[in-house]
Amino acid sequence: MNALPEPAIPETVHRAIAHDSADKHVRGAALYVDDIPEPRDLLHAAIGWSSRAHARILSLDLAAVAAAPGVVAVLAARDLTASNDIGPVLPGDPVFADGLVEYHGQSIFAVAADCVGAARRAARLARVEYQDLPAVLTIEQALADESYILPTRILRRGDAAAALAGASRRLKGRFGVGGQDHFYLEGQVAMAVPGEDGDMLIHSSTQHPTEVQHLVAKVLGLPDHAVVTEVRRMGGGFGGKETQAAIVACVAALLARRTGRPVKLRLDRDDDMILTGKRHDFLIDYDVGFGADGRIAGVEFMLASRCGMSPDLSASINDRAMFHADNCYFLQNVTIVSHRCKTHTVSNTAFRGFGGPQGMMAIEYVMDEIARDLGLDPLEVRKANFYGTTERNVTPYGMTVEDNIIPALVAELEASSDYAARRAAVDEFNRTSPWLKKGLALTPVKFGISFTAKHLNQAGALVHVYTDGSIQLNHGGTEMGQGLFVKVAQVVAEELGVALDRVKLTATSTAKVPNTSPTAASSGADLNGKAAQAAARTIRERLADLAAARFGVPADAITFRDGQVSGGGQVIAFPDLVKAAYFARIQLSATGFYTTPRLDWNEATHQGRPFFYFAYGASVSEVAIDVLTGETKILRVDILHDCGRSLNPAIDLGQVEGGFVQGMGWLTTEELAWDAAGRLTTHAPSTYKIPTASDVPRDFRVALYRGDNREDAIYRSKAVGEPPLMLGISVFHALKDAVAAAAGPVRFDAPATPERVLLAIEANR
Ligand code: MTE
Ligand code: QUE
Ligand code: MOS
Repeated sequence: MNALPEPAIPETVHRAIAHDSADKHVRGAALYVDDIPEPRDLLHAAIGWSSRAHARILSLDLAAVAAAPGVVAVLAARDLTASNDIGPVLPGDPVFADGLVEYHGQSIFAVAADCVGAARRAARLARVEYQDLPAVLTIEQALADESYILPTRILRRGDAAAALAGASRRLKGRFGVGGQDHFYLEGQVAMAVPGEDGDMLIHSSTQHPTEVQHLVAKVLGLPDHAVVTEVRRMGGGFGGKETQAAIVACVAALLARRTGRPVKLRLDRDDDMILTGKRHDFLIDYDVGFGADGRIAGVEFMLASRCGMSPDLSASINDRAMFHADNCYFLQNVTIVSHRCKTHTVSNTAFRGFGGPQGMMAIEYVMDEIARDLGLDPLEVRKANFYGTTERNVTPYGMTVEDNIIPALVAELEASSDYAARRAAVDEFNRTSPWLKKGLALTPVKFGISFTAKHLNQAGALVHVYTDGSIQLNHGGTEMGQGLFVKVAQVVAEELGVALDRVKLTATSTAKVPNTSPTAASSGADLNGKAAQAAARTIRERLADLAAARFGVPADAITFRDGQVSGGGQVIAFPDLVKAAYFARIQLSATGFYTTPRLDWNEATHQGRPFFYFAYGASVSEVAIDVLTGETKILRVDILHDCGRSLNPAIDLGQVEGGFVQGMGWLTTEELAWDAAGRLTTHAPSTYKIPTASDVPRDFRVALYRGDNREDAIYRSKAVGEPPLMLGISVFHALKDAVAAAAGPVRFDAPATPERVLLAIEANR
C-alpha cells in the first residue's frame, strides 16, 4: 500500500479551492432531486397524517381520497404485503400507522395523483375515526411516568457521591436545552422509477443511500440487489436526512410499484417540519462539588432527552451526549445518568453534533454556575478544569486524551481576541449602563471523531481512469453542501499528480459502492478520502510499474506531478502513459477500502477508545441585551478552530462559519413549541426563526488553528462538519453573562430567546 512516497510538495490538497458546485449553486444550475427532468407518466404523491398525538384508529375511510380528481392510487398499512417497519436500528417506525398513532403528524396513508396539488388536496379528504389515548408529551411527564423508549444508561468513574459530600462548595440545579429543526433548504424528496422485473431506481435526497436501498427493498419484499439509490447532492442534510429520508423514499417506491409508474414525493415545508424528526431537547439536572479555585471534585448529571415515539438513532445520540458531558474538562468523580424518554411526539433524530452539543451544554452550564458562585471569571474556572497533557487526561469512558491542544488553543484565542481587556470593558460598561447590559464568554470544544457504532467506520471507493487520462471518481459519501466531493477529488488528483479538473465526481450510487455508512459523524472526508486514495494508489502503482519498465528505473523512482510521469530523467504525459497501459492490457479501474484504525470500544461497559481522535475549537462571543425588552444583539465573535492540516481551508472556513451560526440559532432564536394536544405550532418560517445573513455577527473573526492531526487521518487533516456547531455555545453563555449582570444568577434555559432573557431578568426582580 505505501510502496510509493507521498509527493513532497502537495499540489492540490491543503489548498483553498472553491466548492465544485459553487457556481452552479449560485446560478441555480445545480440539480436537486426535484430538478431532474421528469420521466413520462410521473405521478406525484402526498402523505396523509394523524391529527392526534396518541390514539387508536377505529376506522380509516379513504373512499373520498380515492375518488378525488386526479388520484391514481391510495395506500395504507393494510396494503403493505412485505413489511411496514422501517426502523433504522430497532423496529418502531411504521411507514403507515397500523391501528395506532403515536404522534400528531404520523403518516397514516399516501396518495398518488397526476399533479402535486391534486395529491395534496386529496390527502386531506380521509375520514379517520380516532379513540384518544393518554399522551405523554414532555420530558418532565415522561420522567414522572418512567416512560422510556430505551433502557437508562449510566456512565460512572470514581465516586461522585463521596466527592460531593466532601467538597467545600456544592451547587445543584436544573435547566432545559431546546430541540432544533434541520431546516435544510431542500426539503425531503424522493423519486422512484420502476424498472423491469420489479427493479426500482430511487433518486433520494438522503445522507444514507444504502439504508434507503435496504428499506425500500424491505417494504417491497425485494432483495437488496433489485434496488438502486442515487444521490447527486442534497440541499442540506444536517443529520435530518440520515434516517428521515427513508419514509419518503419508501412511500414513493410503494406507490410506484402499485401503479407501475414513476412517483415523486416532495414534502412541503409544513409537512416536512411536522412529519420528520429533529434534534432532541434535553432536561439536565446537575449536582456539583468544587473547591475555592473552582476545580470540580465531583459531579452528577441526569440527562433526560425527548426521543419521541420510537428508538430511531436515540441510543447512539444519547451515548454521544454522555461522551461529551466532559467536554474539555477532567472529571475525576462523575456519574452521568442518561434517560431516553418515550413521548408521543415525532421521533427525534440525528442533528449536527448528534447529542454532543446537548452533553456539552451540561458541563458548560456547570462551569458558569461555579464561577458565579465563587465570583470568578468563568474562563478561570474553565481553565482550572482543563484536561492535562500527561496526567488528568483520561475521559470518564477511559480514553486517554493524547493530543490535548485545548490549553494552547484557548490561550491563543484569549490573546488574539483581547479577552482580558474586553472583560474589563464589559464590566465597566455594565457598572454605568442600567438598561443595556453586555456579556462576554469564551467556551471551548472537544468533539470525538468516529461513529461510536464501530462497524460504521468503513468506506469504499471506485476510481476509473479512461484512455484520454480523465478520471471518474465514486465513493460512498454524499454531498450535502459540506464540500466532501471537492475534498475527495483533491485527494485523488494529488495521488495521480493531475489537475483537479481531470477528476469527475459522479452521483453517489449504491450500484457503484455498496454497503456504505451514512455520510455522518463528520467522518465523510476521513473515510471516503482514505478509500479513494487507496483506489487511486492501486492505479498509480500499476502505472508506475509500466513507466519504470519503459524508463529502465525502479518503480519507486517514478513520480506523478503536474500531469506528467517522470523517472530517471525521462518524462511522459499522464494521458499517454494511460493509453500505453491500456494497450498493455493493464486494468485502469480500482476499488479502494478503508477502516478507521485504533478503535477499541466496549459498548456494554462504556469503556475504551470510541474515537480515533478529537477535534478542538474555541469561541469568544460578546453580546448586549436590553433589560426592558429582552432584545439581544451579538456584537462580536472570535473563533479559533482546529481542522488539523486542513484539506481545503476555504471549505473548512465555510464549515466553521456555518456551523457556528447554526449552533447560535439553536441556542438563541430557534424555538420549537407544541400545544397541549401535542401539535407542533412552529412548523413554518413564519413561526420558527432560523438565523439569516443579517444575524451573522457584524464583527466575525474566524481563524483555523495551525497544527497537524497527530493521527494518520487523510493528509493529517481533521474532520470539521459537526464540531463548529458547538462554538455557538459561547453566544448562550455571553447572554447568560449579560443576564447575570442585570439580575444576578438565575435559571437560564436554551434557546435564549428575547422572551427568555426578559423572563429571566424579571424572575429576579
Ligand atoms: N454542511 C452543509 N453545508 N450542509 C450540511 O447538511 N451537514 C453537517 C456537516 N456540514 C452539513 C454540513 C453534518 S450533520 C455532518 S455529519 C457533516 O457535514 C457531514 O459531512 P462530512 O462528514 O463530509 O463532513
Ligand atoms: C455519530 C453519528 C452516528 C452514529 C454514532 C455516532 C450516526 C449514525 C449511527 C448509527 C448507529 C447504528 C446504526 C446505524 C447508524 O451512529 O449518524 O445505522 O445501526 O447513523 O457517534 O453521527
Ligand atoms: Mo451529522 S448529525 O452526523 O449527519
